[in-house]
Amino acid sequence: FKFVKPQVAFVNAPFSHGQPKRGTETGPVQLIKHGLAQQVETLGLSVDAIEDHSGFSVLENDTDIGKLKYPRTVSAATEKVYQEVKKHAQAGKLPVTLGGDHSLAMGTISGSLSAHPELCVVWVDAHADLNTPETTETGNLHGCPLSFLLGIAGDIPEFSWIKSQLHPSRLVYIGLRDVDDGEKRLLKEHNITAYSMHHVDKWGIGRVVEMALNDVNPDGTRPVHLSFDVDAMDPSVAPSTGTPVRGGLTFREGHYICEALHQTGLLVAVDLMEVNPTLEDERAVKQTVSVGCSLVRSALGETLL
Ligand code: B3U
Ligand code: MN
Ligand code: MN
Repeated sequence: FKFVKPQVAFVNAPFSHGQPKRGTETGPVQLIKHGLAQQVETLGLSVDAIEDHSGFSVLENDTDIGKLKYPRTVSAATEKVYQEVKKHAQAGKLPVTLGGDHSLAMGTISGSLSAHPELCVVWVDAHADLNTPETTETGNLHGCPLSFLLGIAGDIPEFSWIKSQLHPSRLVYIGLRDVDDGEKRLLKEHNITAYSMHHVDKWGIGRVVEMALNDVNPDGTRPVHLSFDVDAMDPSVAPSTGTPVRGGLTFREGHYICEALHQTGLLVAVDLMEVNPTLEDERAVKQTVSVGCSLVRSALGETLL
């Protein structure tokens, strides 16, 4: 399995109701305004027309289900992204989903799994996003997508469209530094491999990426989905995001991950999530949007000689 010069299909996902801070829904349009589509074409990749996305609206009477906030709204938005990513992936294209908050990964990874059942996932984030409807302390669904994808969220009929299940051995994290106690239990219980910032400090990003890929893809045969939460980066590098956590990835460490995944030749999908262009000052916004664009370009092969 190898992807050579794939056609890139951007999936714009202007959605923010998986978390409480509005503004994340303006992420995609700002990334595109910054020139991301043209930049990707400059890399010699053909870019699918960026379809205008509606249908990310807030549903009326969307009352909490247990602790979960905006459950039907999140389900509808993520299912829509699922359909988009599935369509592109099945057509052999490489979907690049621009968020939007990270609850959308329920859709992106489900879509990738529909075309690539052997998929493995590299999740780059300050947070584990592994809470179940039981363990979540905030009720924000952007802290829960992986429990749904792994099939450990329990039976919530509103999310019954999530059919494909990701095996816990096919998931690896890089960049963690803010993990809830309930999530720590789940990581242990399901034997999920996680490289926190402690491991990045200890071994360096080169070895960490090598080990991470060896954990989820030892034979190098599985397609890889990269789900990149911009809050994995240090807040000094990417300040405009809803839940910044100090002590994150440097500019180079973040880009190294993207470059190394590109080099595998196995990347089939990329998510760039949690850019919030309404937070912090103008300079910070510009910096964050610009870093978001360059992370995507690195995943698509820029900066490699
Ligand atoms: N783990 C917390 C906080 C959080 C998760 N993802 C982000 N923040 N960005 C939660 O809400 O589940
Ligand atoms: Mn996240
Ligand atoms: Mn995060």
